[in-house]
Amino acid sequence: MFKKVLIANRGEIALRVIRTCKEMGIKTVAIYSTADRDSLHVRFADEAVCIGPPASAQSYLNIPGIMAAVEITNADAIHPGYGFLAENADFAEICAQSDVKFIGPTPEHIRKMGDKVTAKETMIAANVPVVPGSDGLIKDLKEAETVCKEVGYPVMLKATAGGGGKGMRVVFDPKDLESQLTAAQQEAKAAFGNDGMYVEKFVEEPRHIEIQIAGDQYGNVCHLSERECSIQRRHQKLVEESPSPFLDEDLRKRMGDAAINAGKAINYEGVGTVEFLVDKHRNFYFMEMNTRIQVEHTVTEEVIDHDLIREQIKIAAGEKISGDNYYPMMHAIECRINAEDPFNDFRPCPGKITSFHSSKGHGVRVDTHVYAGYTIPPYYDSMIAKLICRAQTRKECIEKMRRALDEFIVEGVKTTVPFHQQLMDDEKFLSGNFTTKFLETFELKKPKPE
Ligand code: MV4
Repeated sequence: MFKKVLIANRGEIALRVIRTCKEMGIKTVAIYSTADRDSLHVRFADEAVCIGPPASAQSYLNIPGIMAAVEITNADAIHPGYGFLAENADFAEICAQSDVKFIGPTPEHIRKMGDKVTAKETMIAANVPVVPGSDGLIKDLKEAETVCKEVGYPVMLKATAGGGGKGMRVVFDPKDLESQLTAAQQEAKAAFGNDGMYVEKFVEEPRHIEIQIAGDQYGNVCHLSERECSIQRRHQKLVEESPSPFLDEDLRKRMGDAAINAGKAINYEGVGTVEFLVDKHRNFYFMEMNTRIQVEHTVTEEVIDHDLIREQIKIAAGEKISGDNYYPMMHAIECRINAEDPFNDFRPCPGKITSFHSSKGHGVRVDTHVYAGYTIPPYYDSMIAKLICRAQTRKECIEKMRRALDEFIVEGVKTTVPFHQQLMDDEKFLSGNFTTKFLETFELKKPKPE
């Protein structure tokens, strides 16, 4: 087992990793930017190294700086968390060359799944259903026209280097193809330095349902069931839950099998997520694979009662997994509490938290790095806490979440708590019958002026 893990991240996930390391008897090293001096991950780690100024490029993305911190602290492994360097294949490769274990998949896994056309080809070979579309990259407008006509409009143009919505366009009318292709290519070129595009049939009003998987260094792959992630706004998830209100036993089994096939096809090592689009006819299609621990891993932890960070560390240290699949024993919902103003287009609200009380009680979990007196820096993402509730049924879980939101008190900055409170009373949400389009028409009621 590792003796000392450096956590190349900040915020709640850095703290989350430190907690499990502590339980496993592993020493921890925090890195931090000058903007994060007072963050709890710095306080709770055994050692902390200041890595640079606030800008991510000079701190949490500063690979030479991080490798220097590894050197001076003698860490034997790096946990990348999510975001930042978690899916940076070059970083994983540098770790391997420096004889420090990257707690995550191999550079090859990251590269393969990071390139969406390669990922899709891999899935086709592994018998995982994909959305009908172009056979790999499209060469030019003429080929795009032919393919789009074949698959039938509406179509979606996607960047092979994309993900999370960038470099993506829907085309309903053939006369718009040329302009939309140009626009998507330009966006992809600017964002990723790669304008390779492919075409898919547009799946209308899909659900986003993802399967958590785990694979070890010996070729064993299992699934840990699904998370329903359709409650998103501009490709940012706001609420996740498990089990999905949409899945039945049969669909859960088929999607689980497909996710395992995906993992086995690449000999996947570590924890990962296979994302699917699911249409109203219960057809499901591979969308992307995330080769990291995700924000919403906590939902799975609550319903299967396993620590996924511990699993990640054990796999990286060369331990075998049991190979059994896991099924939800409870219902769990996570609300992301962001320092944003939900009544003002979710605009970020950094600043000082003057008063803070986190919800407590049976079935309530709060993962956070903030506290009363903490100042939220403006340089990073705005999530300040994850509020996770679990109960025997979805109905009871929502009832508990309402209660937990009522006692979640943040003063000094605006948060998404009022959004979640209204969502927990929304009929469509309560029915479980919603898609990724849901938040586009969700109307937040303005609070009465005082
Ligand atoms: C799609 C799609 C419909 N049809 N692909 C969004 C992010 C990127 N990972 C892929 N995405 C989509 N791909 C086809 N062929 C609709 C989306 C999509 C979406 C997917 C999941 C969650 C929210 C979404 C919001 C808008 C579009």
